[in-house]
Amino acid sequence: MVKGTYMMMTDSAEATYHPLDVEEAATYAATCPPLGAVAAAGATLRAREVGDGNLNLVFIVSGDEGSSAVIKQALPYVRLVGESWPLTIQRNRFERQAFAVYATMVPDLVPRVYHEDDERALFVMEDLSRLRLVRQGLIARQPFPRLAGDIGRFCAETLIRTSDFYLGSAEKKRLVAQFINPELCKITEDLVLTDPFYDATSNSYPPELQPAVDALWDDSRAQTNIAGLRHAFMTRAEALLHGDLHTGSIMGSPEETKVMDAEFAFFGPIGFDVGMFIANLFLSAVAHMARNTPESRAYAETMWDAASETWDVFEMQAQSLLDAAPVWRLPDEACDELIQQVLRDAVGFAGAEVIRRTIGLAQVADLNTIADAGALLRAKAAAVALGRELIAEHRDVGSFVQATDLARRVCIEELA
Ligand code: SR1
Ligand code: MG
Repeated sequence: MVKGTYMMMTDSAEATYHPLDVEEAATYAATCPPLGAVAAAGATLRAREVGDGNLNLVFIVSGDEGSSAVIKQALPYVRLVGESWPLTIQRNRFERQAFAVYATMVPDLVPRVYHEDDERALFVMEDLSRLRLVRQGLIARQPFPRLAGDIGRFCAETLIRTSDFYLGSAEKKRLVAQFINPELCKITEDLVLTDPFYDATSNSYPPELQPAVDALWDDSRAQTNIAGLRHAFMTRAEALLHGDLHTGSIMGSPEETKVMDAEFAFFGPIGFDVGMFIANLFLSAVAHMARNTPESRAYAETMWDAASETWDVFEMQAQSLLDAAPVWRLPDEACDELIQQVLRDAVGFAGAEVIRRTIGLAQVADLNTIADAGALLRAKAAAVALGRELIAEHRDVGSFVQATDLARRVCIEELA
């Protein structure tokens, strides 16, 4: 744990920042909503650090009578890697700014934020311990009947309502400026859209996977297309993206879905968030197919179905929002073209995310918890082949059914 004060020459707001320990987290929670009143009434607050993500400190602070809240604080480095990789603590501000926007559009799908403190790079939010990290639930084959519909709706509402079709020209540009997030974007530009496509030091995979990786690196169509996707990510400020919408950024239960971890938020291409989420459903499907038990094969089918449902709900909701757009209503044909563009982008970005979560930095437990070494290797080879096909074919995809058919076919062939 880094202790001490971080003096940032360029930003006096960061001058008193230091990472909290558990005692400080409990003391801090007593000074602000929602636990300040509980502490004032005499309760003792206790904190524990539960962050198991790649970047931040996360404290659950509890008072008496079951009252609790979460403090999320940015560390000045990438937790996954350590202090050798410094990272702006300003990311905490992007996250709570995004939650503020989301609260006006999909309040049921995001945690409540009670208090924010830019100086300490933290905010206090609703404790979501009643829910499970969706990635862990998917690995355990838990049913999430609401997940696909909720995320399809989340994407449509947040993306279309922050686009030029819903925001006036000046308002849109004001919001774009508020979300200029270069350091976090650079992580995605590098880790998702560049490094896995050449022999970068950030990649890691078993030597037996080299033929599948070579096939990716030698695939000229995939290489051309990933450059186009990277360019789109860097230049097309279409809508406010969550920017990291994988299943480790979502908590859920059969009754509820909550999207967290919005610190990568910035204005980018609409298809990116949809693609990230679908990629992680595809990865779950591949992992369960490779486990190859009757239960896991059946669960894999529910993952392909969930991907289709996500797209269908997104498309239907996006279409109806666009039809009612208050600022700029597109002619029908232009609207169809826009949705087709989003579909193609989503499929391409999904391919990049599948590849990155298999051979790049920050891989996924869906694959890495496969206990049987042979099944693990087959799963990873199938994932690399799947990602490669999605990237290579994404510009020719005409429907989401076509994309999932392609994805399932590749996996069935690879895992046969
Ligand atoms: C260096 S940060 C690695 C990853 O963690 C986050 O969850 C994002 O996915 C990022 O790419
Ligand atoms: Mg995260």
